[in-house]
Amino acid sequence: MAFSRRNFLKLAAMSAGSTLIADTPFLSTRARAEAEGGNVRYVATSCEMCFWKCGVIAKVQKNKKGEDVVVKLEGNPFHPQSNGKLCARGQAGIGQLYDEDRLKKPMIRTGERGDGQYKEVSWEEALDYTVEKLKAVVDKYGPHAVAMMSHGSPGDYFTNLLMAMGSGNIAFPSFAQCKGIRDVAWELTFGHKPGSSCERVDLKNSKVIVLFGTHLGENMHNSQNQEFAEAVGRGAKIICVDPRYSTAAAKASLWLPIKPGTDMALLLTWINLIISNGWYDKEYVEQYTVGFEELKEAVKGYTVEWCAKETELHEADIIEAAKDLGRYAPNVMIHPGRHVAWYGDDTQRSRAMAIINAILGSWGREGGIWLPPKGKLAGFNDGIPEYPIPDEDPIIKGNYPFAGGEGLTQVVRDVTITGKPYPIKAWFVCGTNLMKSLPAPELTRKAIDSLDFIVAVDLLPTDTVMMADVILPECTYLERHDGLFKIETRETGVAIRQPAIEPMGESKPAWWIGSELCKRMGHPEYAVKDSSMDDLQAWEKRMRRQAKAWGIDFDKLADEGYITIPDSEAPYITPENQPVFKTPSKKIELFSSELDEKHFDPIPKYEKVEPPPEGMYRLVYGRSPVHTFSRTINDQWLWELQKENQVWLNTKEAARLGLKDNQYVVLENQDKVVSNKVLVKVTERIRQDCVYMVHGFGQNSKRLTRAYNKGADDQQLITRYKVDPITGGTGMRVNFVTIKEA
Ligand SMILES: Nc1nc2c(c(=O)[nH]1)N[C@H]1C(S)=C(S)[C@@H](COP(=O)(O)OP(=O)(O)OC[C@H]3O[C@@H](n4cnc5c(=O)[nH]c(N)nc54)[C@H](O)[C@@H]3O)O[C@H]1N2
Ligand SMILES: Nc1nc2c(c(=O)[nH]1)N[C@H]1C(S)=C(S)[C@@H](COP(=O)(O)OP(=O)(O)OC[C@H]3O[C@@H](n4cnc5c(=O)[nH]c(N)nc54)[C@H](O)[C@@H]3O)O[C@H]1N2
Ligand code: SF4
Ligand SMILES: [Mo]
Repeated sequence: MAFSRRNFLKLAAMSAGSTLIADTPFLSTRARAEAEGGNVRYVATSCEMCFWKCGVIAKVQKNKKGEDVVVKLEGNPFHPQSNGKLCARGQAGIGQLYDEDRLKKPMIRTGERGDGQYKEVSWEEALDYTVEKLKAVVDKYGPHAVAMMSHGSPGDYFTNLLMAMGSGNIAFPSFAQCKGIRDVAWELTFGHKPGSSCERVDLKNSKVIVLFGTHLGENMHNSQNQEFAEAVGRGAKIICVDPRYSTAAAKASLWLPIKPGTDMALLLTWINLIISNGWYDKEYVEQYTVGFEELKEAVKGYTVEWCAKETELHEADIIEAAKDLGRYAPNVMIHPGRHVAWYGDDTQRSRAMAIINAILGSWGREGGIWLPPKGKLAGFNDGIPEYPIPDEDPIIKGNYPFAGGEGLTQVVRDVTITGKPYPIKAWFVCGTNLMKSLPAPELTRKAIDSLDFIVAVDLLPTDTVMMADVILPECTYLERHDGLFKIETRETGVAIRQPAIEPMGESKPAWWIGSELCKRMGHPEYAVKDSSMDDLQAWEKRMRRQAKAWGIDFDKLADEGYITIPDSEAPYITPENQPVFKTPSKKIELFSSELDEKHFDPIPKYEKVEPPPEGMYRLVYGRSPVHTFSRTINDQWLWELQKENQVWLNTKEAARLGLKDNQYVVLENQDKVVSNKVLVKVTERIRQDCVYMVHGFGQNSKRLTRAYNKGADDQQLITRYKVDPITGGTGMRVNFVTIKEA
């Protein structure tokens, strides 16, 4: 391991920032093992170091004791999300697998919530205790009083458990804190999300790519970065709208250092310019859209002069960008973005981005947004009966008419605190670090304190896990079977997750935990068929049944890791391949009838966001290229690459405050919350009115021996958030800080 780790560091150092490494030849795993001979195995599986779910080939060797050891992870060349490459995080899955801080035994809390006192127990004991506590809550309040919050694949199995129990109170931070808002905006406009497994952005063929935030190269979704690199190499025009000179801005032909929170002014002005100069795709607009005249009328007041004042951009740059979009349309795109929970007006900003793509004719065009792939897969539920109707209506959508089915985490939290409209008294927390991912963490703590019971299913003793009453240790993605994943890129495909080695310690797959809980809660009909306490093969058998239902050769899939559904690719509009818009009008709705009906602006309008008070900076945040949120901070391989974060501060401001590059500072927010000490990065690469840090650092759990207390936590300073009235998204860039020497 030491050897491969050194190699990794060398490779990763070369790649840190943006490039992707480790090209892999096209060989099935069986053929590879045969070619090498000896005691080597290769296993095709799917990465879970982030949610891009790249195809991975794990190389497994026996050590001197005869134990299987994963020695290398490479990108699967058959899988379109990886194309034979992995990012640094993907390769560092081995660091997660062999992290000595991992949870390896079930635990029951013995001290006060949050003080870290636990006893190790057997699975029998942990499951029985969990069931006893859940049943007490269900008996007293009803099933709806049990809620779940989850992120990533393990959540599926507990969704099954909660639904079987009769609770629909299930929510995911990937909606209100991430991309749900954007998905709704695009559904209102096109009747489709801009992607499910990945954004359907035809980067590699695009002539003009506009990025709002979207910091590709730091946001390291694998295949997307590969295509972005291709586009840059090909000389595509990159227009980067970001208050910070990001990695993507460094590759851009035009960097627009926008005043944070004024993006809508720029978007509406561009729409005006594109329409009034006739730079839009007239035939396309005529054929596929409704509401063009209303749009034209609504944006005509947004002048370049006004926009320049509002955004603090140069008039010439504003015009040049719009002209480029018009000149190269339809082979252009405004990237839809992914983390869009910024200012609380985020559905409308995402709508404005969708509208520009629409009038330029980019939807369904080369270099724009490719069409949803074809290739339907049959429904498969393995004979599980229909779920009972929940005893009470779920509260997960709050009062937000367009909140999606994925639910609003902050609403679950609010209802838990207030007990209105009904009590929520138990939480399942599964693969999400709520103390770090939800804004206003003091409210998360308050909600947890008011619960009768909280159970966590996780790999690591994170801040949130260390508040649980019971901790159920999941094994890592390299040690378990999981879903057969439907992957939608330009084509539809199916990928597999299967174990490279046996689970370490007492850790178990989430499907097994969920299944055992179903049985013990009195719902055996929802458990995995033929599963038992001492057998981990039941899920593989289920996968075979699923593959059969889908008409897929399971053994080939297990060998190659990814299978394409034939003839599913049809990315562009042709006379034979016409787009289907699932909106009320069956057209692209520039004027949204659904928003209008619910008394929201049917066409986006500009509204000012609150500026930072005198002497304070807006706190903005983003991604470390070598970490995923808080989930990888303790990974020994990635930790070697980045141990703590920095706060970016403009050079002039640093001089004014008497701060020097690389010294420790603390930040204090508008509510007097003070951060951990954090290194300051003094740079010209950020505007004077904001400071920037990457998310995920500042862990409070002492059991994370590497990550504990390293760097600052942006979430701690995000004590305020502004809720989007349309979708319930939590705008989090509405906090202000001062900086001083630590
Ligand atoms: N390495 C790595 N990659 C990841 C992840 C990870 O954890 N690690 N997470 C993945 C996930 S789940 C998501 S959702 C995505 C998120 O990644 P993105 O969707 O790219 O996130 P954004 O918030 O759009 O981008 C952050 C950028 O927005 C800029 N910004 C801040 N305020 C403003 C503003 O007012 N206007 C504009 N125009 N820009 C602003 C910041 O300076 C920063 O460069 O990343 C994904 N990729
Ligand atoms: N302040 C601030 N808040 C944010 C963001 C931000 O940039 N700044 N980003 C937002 C976005 S875009 C998102 S998507 C969310 C992400 O929010 P989360 O998904 O909550 O973020 P993570 O920190 O990755 O937490 C994942 C948890 O899952 C555990 N885990 C990892 N792998 C497995 C597994 O295989 N099984 C199980 N059972 N557990 C596992 C990890 O140990 C960790 O505890 O955060 C949102 N919140
Ligand atoms: S982008 Fe990186 S971390 Fe995410 S799934 Fe792919 S290899 Fe894994
Ligand atoms: Mo996200």
